[in-house]
Amino acid sequence: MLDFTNMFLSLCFLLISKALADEYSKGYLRREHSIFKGSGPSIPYWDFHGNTFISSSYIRLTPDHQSKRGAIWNTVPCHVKDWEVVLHFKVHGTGDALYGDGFAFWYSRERMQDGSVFGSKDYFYGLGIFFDTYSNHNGEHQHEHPFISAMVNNGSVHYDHDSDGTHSQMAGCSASFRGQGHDTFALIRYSGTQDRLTMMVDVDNKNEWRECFDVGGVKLPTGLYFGASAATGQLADNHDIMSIKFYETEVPVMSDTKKDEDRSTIVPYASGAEPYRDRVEDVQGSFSSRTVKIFTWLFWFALVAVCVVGISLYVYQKRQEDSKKRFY
Ligand SMILES: [Ca+2]
Repeated sequence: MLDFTNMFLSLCFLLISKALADEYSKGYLRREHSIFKGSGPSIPYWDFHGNTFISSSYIRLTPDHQSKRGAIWNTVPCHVKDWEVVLHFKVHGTGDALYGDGFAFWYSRERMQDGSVFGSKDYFYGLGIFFDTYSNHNGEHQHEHPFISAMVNNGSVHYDHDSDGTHSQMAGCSASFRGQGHDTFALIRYSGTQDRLTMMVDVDNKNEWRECFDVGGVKLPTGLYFGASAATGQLADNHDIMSIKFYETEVPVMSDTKKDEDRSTIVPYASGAEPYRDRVEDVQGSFSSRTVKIFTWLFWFALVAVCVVGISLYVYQKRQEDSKKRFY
């Protein structure tokens, strides 16, 4: 009886693990948009710009010195509609209280262009994700620094450092990624099929993703370039990239119009500055978090049910045996 219970439990566990793994499956790794740790002095498909320095274990966009700018840019435009990027990075330096300014992750049309937005071009065309370590702002916004924010730009909007980009940001979150002894990661997921941008961080040494934001109504064209850039000014920091892993993901297409859509001509656009989850998540949650919740509940329900049945049967069997013994 107990063997059967064990087998059944193992089977349950296997099925649930598989379901959860599928939910978070990353898809197909594409080398032409990736950088692997320890790639060496020349990295295929990537160009380097400014003060960027490459060692055997990291790419240092800027060193911990004043007034430096550096960048890396993918040489191959991205024609994948649904993708996910896992960024392994490290921001650190000698400054205890004063350090900056941060770095940016890009998916944009212009590449290798020096500028004022974390070392790259202002009025960019595409997506910028800013890992801002220094608050230029005195008081007005409420969030804590370091702060991660996303901005979608069609080339007409200025990134305003004085407000830390608050007025042009689409979504963001506070995340203490700077000066950590452990590894720090960010996950950026874009689905052109769903016009959805999701960002997660793993910066607390917990080896799990925490949602930073999840926004709908985000339109980005295919054919732009991935890049990362950083800048120091009066304040400085080492801004290091360890690896960039790009995955092509599979997102089910609900309609034929979406399937045949030409995404190369789309103009970057984000329908709302309001985070999607503020409007919707309280009511029904995002699809993936809802599914995970249902599976988790099902798992615990199954586990409790199996335990109850198992114990009841065990007790019943024991009693039967005991009552038989009494006859002899
Ligand atoms: Ca700032």
